[in-house]
Amino acid sequence: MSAIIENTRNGALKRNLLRQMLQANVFKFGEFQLKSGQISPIYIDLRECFGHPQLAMLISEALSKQIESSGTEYSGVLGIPYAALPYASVAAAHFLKKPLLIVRKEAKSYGTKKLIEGLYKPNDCLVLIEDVVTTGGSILDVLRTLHAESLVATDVFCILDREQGGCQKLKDAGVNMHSLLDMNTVLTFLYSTGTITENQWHGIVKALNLEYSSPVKVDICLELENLSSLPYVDNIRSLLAEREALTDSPLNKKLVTLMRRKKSNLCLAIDYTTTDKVLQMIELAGPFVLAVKLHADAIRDFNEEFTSKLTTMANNMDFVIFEDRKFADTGNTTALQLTGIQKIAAWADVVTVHAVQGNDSIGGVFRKFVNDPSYRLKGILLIAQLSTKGSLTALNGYTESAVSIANDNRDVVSGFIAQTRVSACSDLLNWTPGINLDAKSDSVGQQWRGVDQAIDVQQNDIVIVGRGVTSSSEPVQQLKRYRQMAWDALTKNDTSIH
Ligand code: BMP
Repeated sequence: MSAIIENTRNGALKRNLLRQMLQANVFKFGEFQLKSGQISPIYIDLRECFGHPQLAMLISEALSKQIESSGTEYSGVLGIPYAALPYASVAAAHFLKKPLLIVRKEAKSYGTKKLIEGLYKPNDCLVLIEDVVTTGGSILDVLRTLHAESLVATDVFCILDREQGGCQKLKDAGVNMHSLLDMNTVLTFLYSTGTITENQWHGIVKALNLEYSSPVKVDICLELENLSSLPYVDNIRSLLAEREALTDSPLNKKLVTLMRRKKSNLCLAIDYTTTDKVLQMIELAGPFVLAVKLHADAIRDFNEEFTSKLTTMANNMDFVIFEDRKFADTGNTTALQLTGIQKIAAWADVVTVHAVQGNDSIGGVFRKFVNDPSYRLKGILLIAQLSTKGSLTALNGYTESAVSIANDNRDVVSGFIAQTRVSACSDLLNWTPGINLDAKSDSVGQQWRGVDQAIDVQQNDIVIVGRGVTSSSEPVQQLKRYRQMAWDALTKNDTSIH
């Protein structure tokens, strides 16, 4: 399988990079003399990326993700002059939040006369960022300068490996090279999108002395992919038994214990508008579900008798009550809403909360309720990604900020509403809506996908199913179907279950 079609967030990131590069006129065709003297029918002009801020950001983000997932330990980021400096600056300051260092080609003849600018001390380890690696010569020059200052660099991250010996030369010098793209990926993309013909492909491979035998065509459309709907490959679920032991949250302990006992990771979203209908559906669903999710403000005859019956059923049938209120106001107002006309904190085990209001409004208020035994509320789910088309949760940094709020409030936050596994903390549970086995979308923005995609590929824990069950003429059959599929997908590789 070609590296550009892997079904992961990385694969999509690469495809998006190549799509945007193509539009930015990065790939030029003709006769070009390279630095080595070679004549090439293709010139890959990555400097064109500077003119396209969205592309420059995407490159910096991709390099940063690669640095993070490599596990390299480092105290600063150094860009190889000059072409890599913009990416190194954005990666260091915006994505990685690490000091940026710059190495001069010639020392200044005045002032400090330093060759390396930035914050560092002897024996610090740096990661290097480069745009294109051909022979690796510029990186080896920089390494000599770093060594003279007793600085260490073990890993270099580049946008493109031209596969012309650079990787091996760097390896010989003790440096691991990581690249976002290689020539094989670039040529496969260009051939698959019809940008170059088979003859051109052969011409380029011959001129650049590449050792590929024949072109491969893969299915690539030119539309950008929504990265937020694809999994972060580095966040992988851990075993249920481990998580049951690991979590400090009483709510999550209860949820994982319930999951294992009922063999269910299914949450039913009951969006009916009368209490009778809701209670009838719960009567049917109780044995099959881990949780029942409500929108109390959509129930026209909502009253205290209803919540009293609801809590009795939850206690008898062993499920968790989830009120999907999506709180999003000041801490003071949220507290009033939790105890207002619907008295949500008294009957719901868990509620949803938007991350948009920020850390203080979330932690302070919910901690007070969760720690007060007179309320039933035991935890919150932060909304990290919505399932709706065009949701603003896909904006750069939004999901990461929600994860960071969760990390700061681990005693209160039990997990996330998300499309993909968003956090590396395995005890935080990922609940995912937007599931339907028989339809892809409704007419008002909802986007549905299947259970295997959500649990297996995107590494979520709990599926939230609504109309797939509640609009069916045979809800019990559907409950059994979704429960079985979701449980099989969750436990497929879980040796603590089998
Ligand atoms: P359905 O499968 O019928 O679309 O129901 C999904 C449920 O999950 C609804 O109650 C909706 O409010 C909720 N939901 C969602 O669909 N997407 C989100 O991102 C967050 C949600 O809470």
